[in-house]
Amino acid sequence: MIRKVLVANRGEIAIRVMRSCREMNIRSVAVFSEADRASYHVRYADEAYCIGPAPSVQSYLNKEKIIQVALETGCDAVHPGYGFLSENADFARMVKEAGLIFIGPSPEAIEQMGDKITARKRMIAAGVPVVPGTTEAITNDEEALRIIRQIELPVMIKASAGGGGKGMRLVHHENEIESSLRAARSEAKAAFGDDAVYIEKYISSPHHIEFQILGDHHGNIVHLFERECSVQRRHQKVVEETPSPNLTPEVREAMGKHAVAAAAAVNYFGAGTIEFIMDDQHNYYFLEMNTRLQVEHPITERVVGVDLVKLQIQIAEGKPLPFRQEDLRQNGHAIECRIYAEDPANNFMPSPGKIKHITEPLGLGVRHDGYVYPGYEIPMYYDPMISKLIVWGTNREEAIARMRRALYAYKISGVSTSIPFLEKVMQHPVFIKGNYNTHFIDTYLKELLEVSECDGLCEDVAVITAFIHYLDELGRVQNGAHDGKVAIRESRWKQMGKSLNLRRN
Ligand code: MV4
Repeated sequence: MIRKVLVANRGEIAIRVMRSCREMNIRSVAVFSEADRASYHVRYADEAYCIGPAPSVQSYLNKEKIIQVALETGCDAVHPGYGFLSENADFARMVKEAGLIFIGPSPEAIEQMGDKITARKRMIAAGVPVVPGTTEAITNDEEALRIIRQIELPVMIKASAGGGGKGMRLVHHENEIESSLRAARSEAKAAFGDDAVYIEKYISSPHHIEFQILGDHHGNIVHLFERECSVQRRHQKVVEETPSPNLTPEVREAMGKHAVAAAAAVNYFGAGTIEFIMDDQHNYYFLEMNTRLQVEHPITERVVGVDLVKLQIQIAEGKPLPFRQEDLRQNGHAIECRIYAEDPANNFMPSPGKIKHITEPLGLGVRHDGYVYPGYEIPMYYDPMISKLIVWGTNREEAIARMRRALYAYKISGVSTSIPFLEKVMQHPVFIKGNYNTHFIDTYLKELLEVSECDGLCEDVAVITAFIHYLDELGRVQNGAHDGKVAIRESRWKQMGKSLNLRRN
């Protein structure tokens, strides 16, 4: 039984993990950097300990320090969240060797899936479709040329130690092969300390579709269906939804079986994600496995009806999965928008700073996973994601309408945010149609950035009229004129503020 968990992370995911701990009557211990003393995850935890200066390498990546705190506070287990140490096999091993439970997969599974060439070999052996390409590291240029002629240009050169879009190179012409290979190898060496690279055929304009899987310590593995993550920019996901509007029931079933086979190939336990790319003809290929809980996990939770963190903890305790594949269904439709402190109009430049005001969206079918509050200063040292807005509807149309309503109600001042950009995405005909692919943002960037004449101005005028209305009311109350008669008719200033604000949608 796990009774106390150290959460080796910060921000919204640390709070997300601690919320499940609280429901399970498990104590939570936060760790924080000097820049995070006032962070909400510190306040939410039962206990909190400073582990070092602001830079991640000196705090959230300090394995020894984190394990020391876990031991000194009497924790049974460590939850790594996402990012930071979540896919670090050495950390998982050190946690285990300290006599603690790592709430995640085995170090061996992390290692095998972390090395993309090894992962490709395992997938081929397990009968999971992979992108046509090499199964060994490319060591000489003649061999590379022979393989590329076989699979045909364009191709991608990828770092075996890379992933998530890091260390990738697209090659269109034979005369670029030699220089691209050399550059890819030296980049990979510098970034990952490993210069192994491999070659894959380039799949143009694919959909990014990933399957959530769960495995227990008794050999059971299930999938919890897919997430469509094609709305990305520079390998940063922006919007995710489930079910994917681009799958048929038959393709979904086949992909789900391959996702389970992929996890089984490395004896996987815990929560994980199998990433596929899919072309417009529904040909799909394994790309990589993420051996952690992902940012976008809440849409799966909502549609499948599970608590993934609770399940991670129960799996770590050695309990069998509480359901079989045939018990799981997709119910309705969920969408997540990631809210970043950034300025889309200024090349999505991060916009750290102090939150002056925040009004979080509420109401039917809305979930808001965040960590900021008025007066909180977003540090410049970490990812600028402020929160995740997740909505559910009985179908896709209702979910989109609900997301638009929630984005409309979401107000943050003090920092620039991606909220207006997300509103544009939710109104875009190609997004609404549903057949968008990974090039959606790049293709329509100009119109997604367009600010209609009214947008900013309406907002300002709405605020000013609301304030005049407030002063009006104040005057009425002070003059003793608030007798019910005047309250029936809305102030014209208030009406004007409302209509100006509504016209934006
Ligand atoms: C690809 C690909 C097309 N062909 N590999 C990007 C992140 C990492 N998981 C692998 N990625 C891709 N690998 C082959 N052989 C397309 C992607 C890709 C992508 C590429 C450009 C712009 C956005 C993208 C989003 C998802 C996947």
